[in-house]
Amino acid sequence: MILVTKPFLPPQEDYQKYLDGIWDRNWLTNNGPLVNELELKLKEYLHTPHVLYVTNGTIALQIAIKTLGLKGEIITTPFSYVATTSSIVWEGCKPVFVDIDAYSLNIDPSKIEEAITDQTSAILATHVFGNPCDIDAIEIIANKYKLPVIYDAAHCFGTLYKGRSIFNYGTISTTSFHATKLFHTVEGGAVFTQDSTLLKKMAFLANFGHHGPTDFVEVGINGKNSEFHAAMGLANFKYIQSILDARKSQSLQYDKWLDAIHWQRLEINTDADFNFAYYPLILEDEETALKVIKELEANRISPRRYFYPSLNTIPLYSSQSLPVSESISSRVICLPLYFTLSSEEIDFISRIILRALKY
Ligand code: T4K
Repeated sequence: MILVTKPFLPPQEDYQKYLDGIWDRNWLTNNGPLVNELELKLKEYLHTPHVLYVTNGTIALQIAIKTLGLKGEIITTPFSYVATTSSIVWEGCKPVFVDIDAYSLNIDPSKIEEAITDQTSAILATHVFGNPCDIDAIEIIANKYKLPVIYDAAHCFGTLYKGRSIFNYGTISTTSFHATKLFHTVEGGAVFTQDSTLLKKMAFLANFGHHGPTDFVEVGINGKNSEFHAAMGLANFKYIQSILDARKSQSLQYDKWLDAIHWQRLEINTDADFNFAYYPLILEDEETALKVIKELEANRISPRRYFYPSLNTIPLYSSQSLPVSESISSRVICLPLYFTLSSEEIDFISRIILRALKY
């Protein structure tokens, strides 16, 4: 079976080396030395001033929302993983969806202003599939209305915007290090900010609000991550460039095959160095997308409908209608893409797609 993704695993001895240290120290979690080492490595690699390693990308979003004290409405994208929206609702705010741009698949900045009300407290946008939002346009609107911006950069490890890590943008940027991400710590996530005061508050929030063993300065949560998870990140670090390189060449191989068919490619922000986190295939209609999925599945290949359904159509969250996001959601398929996916497998997958579309 070829799945949409397969987590990267480093050679077992690389991980074992870190486990030996854990056994020696008997220190398993609560801001341990491997967590600190991972945070330092992340800061160095990403050239980012402040990072806090947390339990997962969802807690990262919730901590970001809580830290900024957001209330009322949050303007957000309907084309993302459900965690982007559920975090808003979990924190007692109302998601106000703004439709996406049909080519970048990110929130359409030209539609943000008309959604701002006196209840709006922030903009929360996802850099979908690792492709940066129109950050400059969003920043102009955010400054005009004095709104903080949270970027859900869950897909963005390795993406640069104007030559800097994308995690450096926004009031707070969050990411996920889930096993399915190109850089992972099994479960894990992080929050990034340029503002040391915000970082300090996030660190308190992620540690029950503790300020020393007996004092509490915030109503906190347990957002800590463990030494075992940090160890996986440290072991994986060594391979990050090979992982990024492999995804690029795999994507180019798909590109060559799929040149022959009629489909819409993700339009990458021209200021970006893209990380090739996903390979989305946007077909002309849902019927065609379902036909391709059926044919792939018949050949034991499992693509995914990332992201379906459009989040605004989930009754738990909204009853807004957003035609662009709904249309894209109905006809997008993400093809398998992972480190060990072989060239022969890409040929095989591509041939099946061509056959499904009768080329
Ligand atoms: N914001 C955005 C924009 C996100 O995309 C996400 C997560 C978040 C926030 C929240 O971050 P976290 O709280 O998760 O850190 C997967 C991931 O579970 C999820 O992390 C990710 N986005 C989302 C886009 O994809 P599913 O429901 O597709 O996962 P699942 O279990 O179906 O796995 C996908 C494929 O990977 C399957 O074909 C099986 C394969 N797989 C998976 C795992 C876990 C393996 O082969 N081995 C494994 O260990 O959500």
